[in-house]
Amino acid sequence: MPKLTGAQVLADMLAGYGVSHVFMVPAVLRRTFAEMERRTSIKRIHVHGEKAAAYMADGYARASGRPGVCMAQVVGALNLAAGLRDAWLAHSPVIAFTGGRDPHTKFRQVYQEVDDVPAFEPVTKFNATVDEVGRFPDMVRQAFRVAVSGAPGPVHLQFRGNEGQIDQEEADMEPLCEDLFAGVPPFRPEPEMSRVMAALDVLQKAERPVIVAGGGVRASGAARELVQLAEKLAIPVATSLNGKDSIPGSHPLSVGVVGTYSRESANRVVAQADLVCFVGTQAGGMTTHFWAVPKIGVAAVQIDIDAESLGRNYPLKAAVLGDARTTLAHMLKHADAATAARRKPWVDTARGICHKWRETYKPALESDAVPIRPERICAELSRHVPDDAIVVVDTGHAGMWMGGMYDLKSPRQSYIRSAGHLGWAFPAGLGAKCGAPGRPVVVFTGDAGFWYHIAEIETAVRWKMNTVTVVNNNSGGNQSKRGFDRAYGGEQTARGRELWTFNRTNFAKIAEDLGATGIRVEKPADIAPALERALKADRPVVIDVVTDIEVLAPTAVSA
Ligand SMILES: Cc1ncc(C[n+]2csc(CCOP(=O)(O)OP(=O)(O)O)c2C)c(N)n1
Ligand SMILES: [Mg+2]
Repeated sequence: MPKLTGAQVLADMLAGYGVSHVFMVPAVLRRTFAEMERRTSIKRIHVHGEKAAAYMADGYARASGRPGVCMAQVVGALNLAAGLRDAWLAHSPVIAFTGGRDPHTKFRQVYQEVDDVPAFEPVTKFNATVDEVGRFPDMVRQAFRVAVSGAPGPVHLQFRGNEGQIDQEEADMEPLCEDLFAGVPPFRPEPEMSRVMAALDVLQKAERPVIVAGGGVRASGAARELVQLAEKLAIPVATSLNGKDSIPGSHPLSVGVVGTYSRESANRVVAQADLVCFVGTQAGGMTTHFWAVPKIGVAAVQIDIDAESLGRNYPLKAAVLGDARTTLAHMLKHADAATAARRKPWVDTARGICHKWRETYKPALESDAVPIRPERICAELSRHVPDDAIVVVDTGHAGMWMGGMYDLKSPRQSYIRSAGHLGWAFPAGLGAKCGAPGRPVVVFTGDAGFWYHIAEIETAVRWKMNTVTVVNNNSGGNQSKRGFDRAYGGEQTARGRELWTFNRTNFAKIAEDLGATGIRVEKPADIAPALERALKADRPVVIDVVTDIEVLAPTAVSA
């Protein structure tokens, strides 16, 4: 076995697993970075905050299906841990490396040191220390294995030394990599056929079934099988926010995103269903509008790769443990197309509900109002985002507007979204561009969301991460308006607005100052030309759209 330093092993192994970019705030694993330069072509993306580094790694992972890697020295470790929360909630395979405590000096008031390991516990599937250099190969392999296996998720390794100086030490080591665990999914566990047939039987006997597809469909690459099954059996498809790219919005069986950040038509269809088939979703609070849509007690079937999710939130008529694509392929093969005719009235009902939604929201989607309505931005994005784009969306109103109002128009488009953390989308979009450099990346965020990591415009310019970021700029975090109205017992006082409004800011100008392209849009007719110009630009672009602060996204319906 060759004698190698930890740094050499780590550099070789990251390259061996196909990692193309790592995201960090220095100084951590310095020798490893020097070895990366000598031995690999990995890009070392040095950013302005550890949380942004974690979000970039997360966007990279969700866009590419391969683990995203982020790093921080001991003093930045908790900032990095904070950035793993979204990856944890979204089942994104992010690998975090930090520097940490040295047994020779711990408990002696070492500069900048606290015991960070416990803070990673709630946001990781595997949280471990590397205290002995000879353990680099097996611990790195385990990090990749855990990150991508089953329901994917974040992993943390803390390397000894506040900056991970253990990487300078030598041992006899083999930097062996396992291709199997370089991406999601490593395995496609076969379901038990008796359970597949039982699920299919329940589905085919239902008169008003609906499929609710989640992020597990993307993780498994099962969108095609899902849509084919829905077509063969004539079953409307709703998705979770995380599963929005399971079916294009333009598909006749698509009813939209169901749950809290949703489209009214999806909630109405799911509420009227006599059977709900959950695929690759935990049926959590957001997807079910806190278990009101569908109501608990509705007949349900669930397909998941994680046994612990099966039946957790809804009692099941049939449960299938297995890979989504494999399971759906079996169902497709055995499905009886002759049963589809029975569901025609139900499909017509669902289409009627969708048609009504479109009619209701048409005035807002096509509104020429100035200041611009956010619905109009969504409609322009539906029309102009390229078919192979990755759409990256923030939370809060951004999640509501895009979840409800935006339509993917091609199965080649991807949609990834913040699982709840404001400010995630802009850095995640930069990471997505690194993970899928050949695809256009279009980010949608509010201004409060954009403020969080605005410094990363400089990173984007420096590393030529050419994303298009559309900022719905209403000079405030106006999703908070409703909550503060309630807190003030009706309409809040003028001073109440101090709690959620900001100064007017021209983000296009800031972007230009930092070397990006900035486009300020104040009239609805200018959105499309701005997008067209931005998509052709050879620099990162910020499109700053001035919108109406009084316009609130519609809240979810539960009947
Ligand atoms: C980390 C984090 N902190 C706080 C929140 C609560 N929150 C949700 S939306 C929002 C305001 C969003 O404002 P903006 O991005 O400007 O969008 P707008 O509602 O104005 O369209 C806040 C503070 C959150 N989701 N995440
Ligand atoms: Mg705002």
